[in-house]
Amino acid sequence: MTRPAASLKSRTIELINNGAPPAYYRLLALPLDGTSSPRLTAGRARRMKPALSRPPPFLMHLKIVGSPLPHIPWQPRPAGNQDLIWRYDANPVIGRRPLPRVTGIYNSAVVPWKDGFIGVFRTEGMDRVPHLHVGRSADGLKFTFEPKPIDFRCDDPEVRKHEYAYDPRVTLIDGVHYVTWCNGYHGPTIGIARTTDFVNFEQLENAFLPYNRNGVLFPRKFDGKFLMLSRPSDTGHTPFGDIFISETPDLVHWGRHRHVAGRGGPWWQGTKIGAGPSPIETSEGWLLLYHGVTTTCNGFVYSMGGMLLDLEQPWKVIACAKEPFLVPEAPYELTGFVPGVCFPVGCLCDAATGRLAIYYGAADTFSALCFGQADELVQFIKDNPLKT
Ligand code: BMA
Repeated sequence: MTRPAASLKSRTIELINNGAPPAYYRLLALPLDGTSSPRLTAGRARRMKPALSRPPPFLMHLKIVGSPLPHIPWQPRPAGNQDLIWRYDANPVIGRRPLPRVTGIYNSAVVPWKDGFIGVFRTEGMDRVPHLHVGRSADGLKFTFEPKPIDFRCDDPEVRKHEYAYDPRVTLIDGVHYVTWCNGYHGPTIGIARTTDFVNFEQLENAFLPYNRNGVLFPRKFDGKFLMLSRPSDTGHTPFGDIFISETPDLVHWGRHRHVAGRGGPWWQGTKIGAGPSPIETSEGWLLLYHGVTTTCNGFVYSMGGMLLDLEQPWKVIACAKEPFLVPEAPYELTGFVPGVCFPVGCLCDAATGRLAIYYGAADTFSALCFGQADELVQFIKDNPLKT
């Protein structure tokens, strides 16, 4: 389960926290080229000192495992905004009726691809039955979609059978992109397919028995095994709302199921929780964005939160933020097929700067984008842990 240090090929991000809210954190990106020595780091920190009201109590070095993504869609935090996560000011990126006879494209995953971006999108026609379509974009903001759903290839017709497909996640592991989604096979379960070109998709065995949703793979293997987070449930939408992890050597035989995190505690996640985009590997642990659901007089409300998982035993939660990062507040999150839903599914990460561009479904109607800094989220989780 050990990971060679050489794979930490990102740059180091220095985070200085003087105890102030996130907007007052000061960030320095230092290259891993030998210049980020402690002496130089201390020197740079001293030069930042006038910005701080008192000396920082600590200095955190966050390394992100991943590649630089200089063309990540990005807007800086608006002046005066002290939220951890801020919304793209031209949201939604995919609006109402994005295609003829399509009522919504949402809860969809976007990944870097060649010089631009590609994604697997939940697309619903007038009948509201969800299917998965490939979409492409040069800038991560404007997308064009394949008119037909993905035609998964599979030798076993029993595996290929599905009544619906929704909430896809896309995870790159050893040069292959894996799509996991909620697959309708006598109830919702986790479908898996793999592709190297986003044209040909090979569908594999469903991971689990129904009923299960929110299947999300880790972006690397652990001792040669794949790990997947998922959220088993009963036939309905409410009970059994906890996140579990399962392991497989071959993406067919799954076992060693472990409980990861439970709903409950603060009200915002009192009903159920489910993993969001693929976890991001950092030197402080796996950063997992997830959705938490509360039940109100008007039904469910979905918000986005974050937790840190142990790097080698990711069923162990290091810390979970007690407050959500994003709650439904914008008009496109409150008005749609299901009002009051922020459902994170895809996350681009620029490992060089820690910038995050998070794609989330809004109100089961729109695709929206929000931004954040990985180091600030990690720091917030550690500073504001949910006590269990
Ligand atoms: C969940 C899933 C999501 C959806 C959410 C809110 O159970 O079905 O696809 O966004 O409900 O309706």
